Amino acid sequence: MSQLEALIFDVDGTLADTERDGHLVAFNMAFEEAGLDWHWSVELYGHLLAVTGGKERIRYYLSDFYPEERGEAFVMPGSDDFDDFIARLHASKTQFYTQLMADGAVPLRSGVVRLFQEARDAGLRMAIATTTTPANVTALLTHTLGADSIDWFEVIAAGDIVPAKKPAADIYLYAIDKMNLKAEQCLAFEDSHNGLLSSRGADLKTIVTINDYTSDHDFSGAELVLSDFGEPEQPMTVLQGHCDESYFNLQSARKILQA
Ligand code: XBP
Ligand code: MG
Repeated sequence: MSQLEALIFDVDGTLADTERDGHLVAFNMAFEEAGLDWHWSVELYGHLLAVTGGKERIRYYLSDFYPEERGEAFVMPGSDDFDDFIARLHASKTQFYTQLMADGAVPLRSGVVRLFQEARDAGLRMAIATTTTPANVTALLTHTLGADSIDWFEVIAAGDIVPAKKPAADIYLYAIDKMNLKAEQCLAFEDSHNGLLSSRGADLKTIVTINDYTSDHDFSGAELVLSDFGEPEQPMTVLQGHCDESYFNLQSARKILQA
């Protein structure tokens, strides 16, 4: 039976509830700056989240929603090629997102800082496996925990560093490979069905914490589904699976891994 060696965290929706008040706001700011009359509602964005990756999500919107909304296909402005157009729009969105993080738009979720501290005190290794752009990870960590917090993570596997994004397992396989660990030595933390498919695709036991966008997702295969990690004075709710502790801690993590 393997000892727990590392915790691997998803970012968006897991460390912080970034989608509605961060990414969605940034996308709409980028569309406005580009002079596009697109505006994604909270509801529409919930549908668009079926596709991971901001660039891929814009393409998905243009192929599957724009024609329905407007009764015509999207005609690209100017003479750029489509890839350039998407890339520039997404780069602008990332600028707006990182500024929102600097403005403190989205706090870390309940229990996240405590779990980080417990892991560091216990000498556990930590990594990040996310679909989001690396600059977004740096911005979130820096502006919630300070610049040194980047170094708490041995590997920050993010965005286009792998050929296939979640639900493909690539990003988790990349992270455990870089740490020279086996899946059975690690626990993954996710918030969405796509994220769980990815971590399970890498044979990682996975703990899910839900949020408003993912509460109705299929979390078959998760070891635990929780409302959040909880705090000693703010217990979590266990929605799937069993946990003896009232808040998720390293004792819970070790029991899950060795079960
Ligand atoms: C969530 C995603 C990302 C973000 C947007 O990533 O799918 O694409 O929604 O970020 P995860 P970008 O849950 O894996 O952290 O626009 O930078 O892709
Ligand atoms: Mg996520």
